[in-house]
Amino acid sequence: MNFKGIIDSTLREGLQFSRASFRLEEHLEIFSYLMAIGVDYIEVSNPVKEEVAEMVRKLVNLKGNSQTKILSHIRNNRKDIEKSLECQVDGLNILCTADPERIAALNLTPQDYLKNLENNILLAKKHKVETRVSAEDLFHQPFELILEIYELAGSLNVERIGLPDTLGTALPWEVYEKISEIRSRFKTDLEVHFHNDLGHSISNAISALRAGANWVDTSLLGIGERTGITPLSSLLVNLYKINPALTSRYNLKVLTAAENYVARICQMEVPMNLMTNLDNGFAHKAGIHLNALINFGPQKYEPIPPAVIGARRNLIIKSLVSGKTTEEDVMTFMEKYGQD
Ligand code: HCA
Ligand code: CU
Repeated sequence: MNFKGIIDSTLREGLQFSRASFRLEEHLEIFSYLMAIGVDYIEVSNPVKEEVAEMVRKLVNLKGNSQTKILSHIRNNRKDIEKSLECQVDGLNILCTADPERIAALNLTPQDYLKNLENNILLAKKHKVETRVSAEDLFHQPFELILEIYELAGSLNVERIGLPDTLGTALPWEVYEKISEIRSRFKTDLEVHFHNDLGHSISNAISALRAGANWVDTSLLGIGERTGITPLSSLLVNLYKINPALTSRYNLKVLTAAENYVARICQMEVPMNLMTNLDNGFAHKAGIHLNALINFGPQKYEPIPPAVIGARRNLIIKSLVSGKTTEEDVMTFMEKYGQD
């Protein structure tokens, strides 16, 4: 596995979530959480819109000299690049289309579209900003044109090529095959982006990494268009389980606070399939589970100790299924283990 890092898109893809409409202070707070976790890149929306540009300038300011880099998510469009440069972002995440209908609607031939892309990448390179080029809807659009986009980007030495499953329909083995094929054709780093429509956004990210992808797009809670994308906490816990060295440079302990904050401002619960959900992420209810935990230790029923991600246990007794565990048993257990 050649995992190189995380590109978090809570402030771009996440903002496209139906319940998200972050105010300025909330943008800044999310940004601070992401910096505290230590994600490598933070993607923001397109500053071609002046309100976005104002916000991006504030984030660039807040970032100061920290390691995290800011990327603007833009179209294959000169104006978007000029506006991003004005805001002094560290890099451009350029989103292209290989959809013949969309290109025709721009009154361009595919060759014109590629020529514009070439000029745009050269402009970015001239200003020494990092550049990524992705092609929307990798799993459905004509692969020949997608390869032309990647070839052009690769030949101009962009930092990353982006591979998005825009509709969230790819299955883990299809992802493995497709990413392996693209990996074998290009030396450029590969960035992947998985939507969760069929529930595979996490497995697909892991399959892609196994097939040679290097960078994964995430968001806090997984928020994004429709059912969202790979949740940051789930990706990091997976990587931690695969090999803790993969996540040693991140501060996983902040994950629970960060995801609970985003849930609060979106006026929703943390989804129950996330370990950062404080009710059920580390809840133990059945008598068999409670007994085993108390007699043999929490590792019997916990994939990781809650302390790793700053979460906490919830031992539920006196229910129909809880057996004979008493309050005293729970207290003795908690004194012994805390959240470790
Ligand atoms: C979008 C589409 C996108 C882009 C991903 C990328 C997708 O919402 O604009 O830039 O690689 O899922 O295709 O999020
Ligand atoms: Cu997306």
